[in-house]
Amino acid sequence: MKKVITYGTYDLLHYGHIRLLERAKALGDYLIVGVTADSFDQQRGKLNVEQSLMERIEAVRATGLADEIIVEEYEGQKIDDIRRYGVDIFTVGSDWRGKFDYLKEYCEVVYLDRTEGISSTELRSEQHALRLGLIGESPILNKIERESHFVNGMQISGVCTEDATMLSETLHQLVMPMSQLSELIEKSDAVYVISNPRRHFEHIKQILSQGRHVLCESPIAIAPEQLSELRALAKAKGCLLVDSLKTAYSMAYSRLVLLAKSGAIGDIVSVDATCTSLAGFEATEKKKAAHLWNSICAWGPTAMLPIFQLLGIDYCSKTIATHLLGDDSDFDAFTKVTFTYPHAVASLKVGQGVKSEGSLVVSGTKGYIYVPAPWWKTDYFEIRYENPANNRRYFYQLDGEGLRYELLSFMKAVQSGRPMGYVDEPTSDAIVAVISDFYHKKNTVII
Ligand code: C2G
Repeated sequence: MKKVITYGTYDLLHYGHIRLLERAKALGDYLIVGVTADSFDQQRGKLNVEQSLMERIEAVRATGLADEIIVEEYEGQKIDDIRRYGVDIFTVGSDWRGKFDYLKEYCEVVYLDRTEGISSTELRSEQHALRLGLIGESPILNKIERESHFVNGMQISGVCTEDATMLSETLHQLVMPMSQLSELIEKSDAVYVISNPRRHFEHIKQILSQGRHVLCESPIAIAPEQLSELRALAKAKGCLLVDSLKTAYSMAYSRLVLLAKSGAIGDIVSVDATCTSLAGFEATEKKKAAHLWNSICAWGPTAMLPIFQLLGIDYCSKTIATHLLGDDSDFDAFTKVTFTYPHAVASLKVGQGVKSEGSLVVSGTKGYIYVPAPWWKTDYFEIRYENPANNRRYFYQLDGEGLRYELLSFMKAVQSGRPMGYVDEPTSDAIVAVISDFYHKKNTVII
């Protein structure tokens, strides 16, 4: 009996897949189909897969062509499978020509002509076109543009900015003056906002009024009243208003939160997060300074994320100590915020004019979690115990600093009409409350 094996994701199964399976089957007497696990697809950069592993397996089963279906979970598994199942022929579409020649050592390798004119990628793009407009002044816009290419169907519709000097060549071609903001909104389905936080309210209000969804670099607003008004407007218009906080989408970060919450380090007693980056305050020409975010807005939301997600938002008290830059009472070079909870404490240190170790430490009654700098875009963390022999290390791949996953989930949320839940509304509100206290110098010591 001649055994044939082939592999694929088989997302939104189409006749290109079916034709391949038919020809694969015809190569022998018994066809094994390897369907890729979600984690394996993520590892190999296929992030947009629409259907779950079970749905994809069911679709392959329903073709009636597979004699056996297996799951492909790791790099190198093909060699293992070929040996284990006694496979005679490995086959795959011609888009992979040459890539699997290394398997010739184990069996015959056949590349079958790929069916032209159809692909899962196109099917997904047709289902999910999303035109994303950009507003603001930041080099992060370039990263958003770059990462948008990894999200099927997402297209950047234009960028409204008051300072195009930091934009890439690609974005330069899409620049529109701020005076044309309503035109940009008109030709977008959603808008990503990274203007100065002082202007978020005005910008978001306009976008929501025109009935478009908003993804806004956190903090969404600098005063709770502004935030409530925007939320009410979003609700009335049936639009999403979502914090952009890329760390929330990092696999390592979200696994860390789950592990800590499930008791891996006992009761959580302290969360200490530090984020600093020297922002070149020397470049204080008027124009640049107008767009530069202060430290509490630039880093505060990121540093607050693990605090609020691990300890909740019901702290008993908070103190802010801030070091201001020159005589500008809103511009902090460094700020430390300390939170007291009934059974825990937390602190954050943020700075663009002060450098420190950008680590995250979560201390518990049985051990602690340590995330090395820069913890906000890490692919790695450790759980450490009194006895080092019990320590555990965790690695998770992180592509595009988390932005890629953020854009993808935002697009899915827009299409399903359901919020994403990575940064929930109470957390977002709590972030704005701290920022607002900073601006009002409430519970604040100036150092
Ligand atoms: N295919 C085809 N014609 C198309 C589309 C896909 O012949 N128009 C083939 C592919 O060449 C592949 C199979 O259908 O052999 C499954 O395609 P995908 O689901 O895109 O999976 P792929 O990423 O190619 O996975 O380990 C995974 C495998 O190496 C291939």
